[in-house]
Amino acid sequence: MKLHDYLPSQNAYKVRLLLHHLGISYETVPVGIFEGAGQTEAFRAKNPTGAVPVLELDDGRCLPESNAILMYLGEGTRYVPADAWQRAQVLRWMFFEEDQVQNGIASLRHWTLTGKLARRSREAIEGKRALGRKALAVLDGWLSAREFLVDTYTIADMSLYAYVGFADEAGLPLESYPHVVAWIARIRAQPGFLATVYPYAIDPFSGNELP
Ligand SMILES: N[C@@H](CCC(=O)N[C@@H](CS)C(=O)NCC(=O)O)C(=O)O
Repeated sequence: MKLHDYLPSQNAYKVRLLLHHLGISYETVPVGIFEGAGQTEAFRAKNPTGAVPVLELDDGRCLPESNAILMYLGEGTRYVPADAWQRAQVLRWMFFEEDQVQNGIASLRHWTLTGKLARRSREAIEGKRALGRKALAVLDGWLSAREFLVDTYTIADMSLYAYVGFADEAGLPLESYPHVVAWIARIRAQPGFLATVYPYAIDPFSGNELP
């Protein structure tokens, strides 16, 4: 299978993390999202939004959306519970990630690390910070009573870790959220954890606005 990827993307990192845990080999197809490569007709046939990650199966079927890819690849493994209630809990946290974390911490981290903060209004930045702090407080409260988001280590933890684990790079220091810090350490200690992440600095075009 192929993973259409942009290496500094933490949405794509989530998928790489699960593939690493599962020991699945795949081909990486780099997509220069800041150069407009996501907006070509060929790529938009794979994902109409123009975003990575996209998983392409050997038969040509394409699946965008990081959390959908985690569910597809994780099905039948120890990382996706079989029980309906627990599966729903996994989904609940991945919806939270898509809604609260991608729109808050992830955007803010992107703006911060690619020099775009100065081009954003104070209002927009403060809105992202407030959303980021709210998400971290919710997670800290939830994790105060449990080791992982849903009983055992699942794709929900992988999904949330991808940006929450790097919230300090978004200007949101984690020291006020000790249960989140402890959860991050537990994730990093998992067998088969993938430590490699890529800085935006490897892409000379990352300062561009997305098309
Ligand atoms: N909700 C999507 C978000 C994907 C996303 O925003 N990907 C970014 C990189 S982290 C991207 O490719 N952006 C390019 C664009 O939107 O044109 C997911 O979870 O996969």
